[in-house]
Amino acid sequence: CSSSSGGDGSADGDGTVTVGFAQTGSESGWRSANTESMKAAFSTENGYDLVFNAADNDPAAQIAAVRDFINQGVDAIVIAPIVEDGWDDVLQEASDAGIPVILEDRTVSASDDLYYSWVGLDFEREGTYAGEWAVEQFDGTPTKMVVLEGTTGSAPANDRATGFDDAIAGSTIEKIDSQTGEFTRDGGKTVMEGFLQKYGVDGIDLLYAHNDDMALGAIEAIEAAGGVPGEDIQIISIDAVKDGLQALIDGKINYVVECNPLLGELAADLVTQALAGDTAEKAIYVDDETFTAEEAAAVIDQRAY
Ligand code: GYE
Repeated sequence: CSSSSGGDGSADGDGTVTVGFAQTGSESGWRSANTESMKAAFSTENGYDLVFNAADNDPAAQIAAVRDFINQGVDAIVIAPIVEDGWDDVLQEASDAGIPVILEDRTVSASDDLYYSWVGLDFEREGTYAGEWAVEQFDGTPTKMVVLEGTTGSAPANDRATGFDDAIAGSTIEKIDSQTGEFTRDGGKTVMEGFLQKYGVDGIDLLYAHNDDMALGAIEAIEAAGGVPGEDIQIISIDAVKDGLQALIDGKINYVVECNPLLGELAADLVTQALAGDTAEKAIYVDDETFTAEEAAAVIDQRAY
């Protein structure tokens, strides 16, 4: 119980720091790795009492969870925001209560005065890397592309679209369809089934999936339709979780851009700095790599996720 601190920005009397973490849900392999990383960093051994909430990708439920953390008087709040918009009020409430908020993974549209700091990835650059590869492979040949988008309104779905679209602008790659697959394997499979019914395997040359899980679902749909993923339809995806890299090595995915989910330690450092009253950068970017099949084969055994 946090009776001695109640959001005054200091640790409890026994030295334990109570942190409320509002996770998006459990939509993907990336998310499982991120949750594990956060739980490891905010462990009891490290002096934390972690109050974990996963909102099943329901933005209203996630905001309600943050409000609960404020009412409980936790020492600090960490959020992986499902969508960018809608955060102003609850962030203001946390600020009024004197509880620092650290954002990890996704960004928000609210003013950065309303939170302490954000740590995560450059989603737009990930989209650019993916688009540059597509241009290299396909520009000059008329190419029909479909897109599996992430959760509508989420920073990675917005920014991965922007980065990619800018990179392919003026090329011979034509986006013939684009729909959300909610960052899930099932969602990717279902939406891809719809694309295949509409255009046929022969009517699609390229798939850009905003994450590996949707690409893996789409692979099942392409195979069920009698197509050869990676050949009849080339596939680019983002995350570089083990299953995605394995599909790349197997030739079913053609290119993967990394998105590093291991943000727990960095988020915990920010909590420590916030509670000590230090100032931190408002945005801390973690670097990402890109993978071809050969590059994936060289690292897959050492990957932690
Ligand atoms: O790419 C996807 C996950 O926000 C970067 O969310 C994260 C994305 C990640 O569900 O797999």
